[in-house]
Amino acid sequence: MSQKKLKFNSKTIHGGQKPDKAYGAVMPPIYQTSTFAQTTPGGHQGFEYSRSGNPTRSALENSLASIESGNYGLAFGSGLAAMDAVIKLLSPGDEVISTNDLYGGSYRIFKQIFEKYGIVFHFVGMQNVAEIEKKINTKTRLIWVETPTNPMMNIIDIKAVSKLAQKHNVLLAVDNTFATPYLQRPLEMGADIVMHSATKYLGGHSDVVLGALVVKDKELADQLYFIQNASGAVCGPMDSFLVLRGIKTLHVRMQRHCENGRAIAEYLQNHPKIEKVYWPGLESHPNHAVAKEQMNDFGGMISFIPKGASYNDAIKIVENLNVFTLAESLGGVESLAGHPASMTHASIPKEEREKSGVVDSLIRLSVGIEDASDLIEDLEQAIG
Ligand code: P1T
Repeated sequence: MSQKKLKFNSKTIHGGQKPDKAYGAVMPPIYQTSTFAQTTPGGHQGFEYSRSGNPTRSALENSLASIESGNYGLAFGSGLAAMDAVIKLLSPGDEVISTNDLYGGSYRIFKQIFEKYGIVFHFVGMQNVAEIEKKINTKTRLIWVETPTNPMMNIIDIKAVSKLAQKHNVLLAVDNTFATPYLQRPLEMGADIVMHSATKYLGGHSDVVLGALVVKDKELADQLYFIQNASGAVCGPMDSFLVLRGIKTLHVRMQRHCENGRAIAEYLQNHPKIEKVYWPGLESHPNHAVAKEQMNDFGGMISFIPKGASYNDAIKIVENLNVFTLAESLGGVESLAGHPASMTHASIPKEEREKSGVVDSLIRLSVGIEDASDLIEDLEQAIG
């Protein structure tokens, strides 16, 4: 059967993979080498130097391309390094339209690194696609979408944005970190670039920092490969191996993340001391209809606001959790809790983050794959 015909769960295990040429190893060996012997200058077996390419990284890149329904995968040292490569496609004067609610580090690289080089960023609420069109002009080169957004769990209609991007001949990149290709595949919906912090669900075990891009178009892949090699923010062979191993269980982990996510979102929604719950699977979520249309399920990321809570009240709740660990990051098998205003989104000025709903009392949960009843009991004692 051709690999392209495999269904998603099979692709996580077999997509782009072949037993290793040397001894038939089923898992790609960790080629922990910086360089490769040549018989004559340029006479090598496909790899010459590990920044330009490494067999373990290639195995991961092939897997990434397969699970995201693309043709080319590129792996980087972190999610932000992958974003850095995308923005380096642009030139001074070019404009980017980005969602206004996104990971704090993404906002920071746009505003504090690339604005200095003359790239202009507009941040808009993309739940209303018409807002995007208002900002498009002849200098617009890229639309940057994150959906679900971090941490407000807003949902952006990828197909609608992609139509707009095509109409105006603008690239569309989607940060698919929260959803993963198990839940949504942006390239199938018309996006040009999919980006991941593979540190999260793709790796899945909180033991590696790694980033990824996947594209369909050869010319775009060549440009990104040039940047990957020329700027050099690549990941190492060991980290590539860990993410490749993580991907092989992505579908079973995601299924449980989604089940536990539902159990906890419903528990919080019915809790008398909770003001608001943000999880796209709830019918009360303002973008639930779009989520239902473009996602296969709703994931394990939830944000909530306790009733009448102050900054300190929110901090106390996250400190009181025992099964949930208070930590940055998300997407691992273990449940994590965070306080976006002081942690993941502290790099966004207070007025800016509050405009998109990231208030001082907001708490974010990355629901893991433990027994849901243990997680609920933990929340019960911490919320009080
Ligand atoms: O941490 P890194 O692998 O560089 O990925 C950055 C990144 C990009 N996009 C999204 C949606 C992300 O959530 C992240 C990283 N986020 C966290 C560390 C966090 O706790 O939200």
